[in-house]
Amino acid sequence: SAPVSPSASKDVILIAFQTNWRSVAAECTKTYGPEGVGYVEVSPPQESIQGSQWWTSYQPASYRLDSKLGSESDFTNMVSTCKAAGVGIIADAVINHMAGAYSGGGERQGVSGSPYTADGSFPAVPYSKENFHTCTSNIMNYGNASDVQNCRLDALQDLDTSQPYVQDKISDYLKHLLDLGVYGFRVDAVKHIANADVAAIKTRLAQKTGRPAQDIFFEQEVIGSPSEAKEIQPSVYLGNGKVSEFRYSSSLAKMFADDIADEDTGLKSIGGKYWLPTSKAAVWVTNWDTERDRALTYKSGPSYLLANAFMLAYDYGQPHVYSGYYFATKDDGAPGATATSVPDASCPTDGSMQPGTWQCAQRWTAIRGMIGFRKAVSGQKVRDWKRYGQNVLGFSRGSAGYLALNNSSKPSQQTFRSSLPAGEYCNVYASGDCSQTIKVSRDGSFQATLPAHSAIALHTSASKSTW
Ligand code: LM2
Ligand code: CA
Repeated sequence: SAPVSPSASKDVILIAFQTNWRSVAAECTKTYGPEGVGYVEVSPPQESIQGSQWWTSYQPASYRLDSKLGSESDFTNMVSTCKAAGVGIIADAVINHMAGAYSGGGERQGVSGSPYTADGSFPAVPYSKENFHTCTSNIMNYGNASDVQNCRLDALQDLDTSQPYVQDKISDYLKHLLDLGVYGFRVDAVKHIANADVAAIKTRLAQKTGRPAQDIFFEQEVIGSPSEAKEIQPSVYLGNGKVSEFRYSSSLAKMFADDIADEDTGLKSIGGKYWLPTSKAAVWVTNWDTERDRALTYKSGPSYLLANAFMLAYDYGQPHVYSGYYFATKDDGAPGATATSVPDASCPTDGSMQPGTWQCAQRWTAIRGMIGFRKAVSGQKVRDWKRYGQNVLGFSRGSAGYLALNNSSKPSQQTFRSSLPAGEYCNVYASGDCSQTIKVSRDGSFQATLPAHSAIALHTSASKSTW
C-alpha cells in the first residue's frame, strides 16, 4: 500500500520507545492522529534475542516480524490503524549486526524460537559465518574507519554489508516492511556501516520496490565526533537521506544548564556553521541512548519541557518527541517486560514518575500544545528574536506564532514584541483548554509575567475567537 505522504506541516516524529504494536495502534487513534503527530518511530520490529532488558531489541536473531512487541499481524494492524489516523510508521532497522557473541558456545533461540549461535549461524535468514566480517575484536580505534565499520560494536556479530548476498537479505527485510505500509526507516548504527554499503542497500531496496531511492525515508543514526575518522562523519551519509544531528541534544543540555538567551552560546547558535543542513537533520532533546547518559530528560525538571517546546517551535531539523518510561537502572526493560514479551502500555493518570511507569509524553499538555503550534506556524520564518534577560527570550514564526521562554528561576515581567495580529490567544504551553490567555495589542506587543521555568506559546489557530 502507498506510504502516508510527507507533509511539511505534520513533520513531528514521536518515538514510542519499547511500546508494543497494540498500544501504538490504540494511541494512533486516541492521541497521535488527533493531535497531529506525523510519524511514530517504533522500536526494532524484527525477532531479537530473549531477555527483559530493552536493548535486546538491538540484537536480531532473525528478520521475522515476531518480536517482544508483537506478531506480524499485530504489526500490520498497527500500520493500517495508524495510517487511517493519518500517522506513518517509521521502523527502527538494525542492519549492521546480529546478536552479540557470547562465551560457552551452543545454540540459543530468539523470542519466537529461531535458533542462532555466537559464531555466525542464523539459519532463519539464513546467514552463516561467511556473511560476517572476519574481525571479531571489539571496536577500539574511532580514528580508523575500517576498525569502526568492520569490527564489533559491543561484541555484536558484524555483518559484512559489502556482500551482495547480505545486501540482498537486508533489502528483502526492508522491502517486507515497506510492503506492509511503513513510511520509512530509522537506520541503526549507520556509522558502523560504510557509506557505499548503505547506498547499495538502499539502491537494491528501491529496485525491488520500484520506488525512487530518494522517496524512501531513511533517517541514519550517525553519532558525530569531529576527532574521529573522516569516513564516519555524519555529513558523509547525506546522500542516503536524513542524518541524526547529535549536537542538538548535547547543545540543548549545555544551554539549558547555562543561559539559553546568550547571543553567542545560547539557542541562537543552533543550526550554525558546522551543523547539518536543516532539511537533512534529525533532532531530539533526548532519545533512549542519551537519556541514559547526559541529555536533558524527565529527570531534569521543567527545562526538559522548555527544551521540547523550543524544538517544536523553532525551524531547525525534523523534531522527534521522545516517549519512554521511567526507569531505575539503565538496563530496565519496559514496564512488565518478560524475556519474550512487553505488555500493553498504560498511561499514568496521576502524573506518577515512579520507575516502571510509562511516560506518555505525547499526552502532556505542553507537548500537545506545541505540536499544534508547529502545525500552525509551518513555513513561517523565525523573526522578532530577542533576549529579554538572562535565560529569557522570545521569537515569532512569521505572523502565525510566538514563543517566550523563561529558563530562569525568577518570574520575568516583560513587554514582549511579536508579529501576531491583535487578539486574545490561548497559551497552549500552559493549558489545553484555553483557560490561560494573553491579549496581544495592535502593534503585536503584549505584557506578561512569565513564571519561573515556564513558557508562553501563542498561535493563530488557538485564540479566543477560534476556540
Ligand atoms: C544503537 N545505535 O547505533 C542503538 O541506538 C543503541 O541503543 C544500541 O546499543 C547500539 N546501537 C547497538 O544496536 C544498545 C545498548 C547496548 C547493548 C546493545 C545490544 O546501548 O548496551 O549492548 O544495544 O543489545 C548489550 C550489553 C553489552 C554487550 C552487548 C552484546 O549492554 O554489554 O556487550 O549487549 O551482548 C558485551
Ligand atoms: Ca559494521
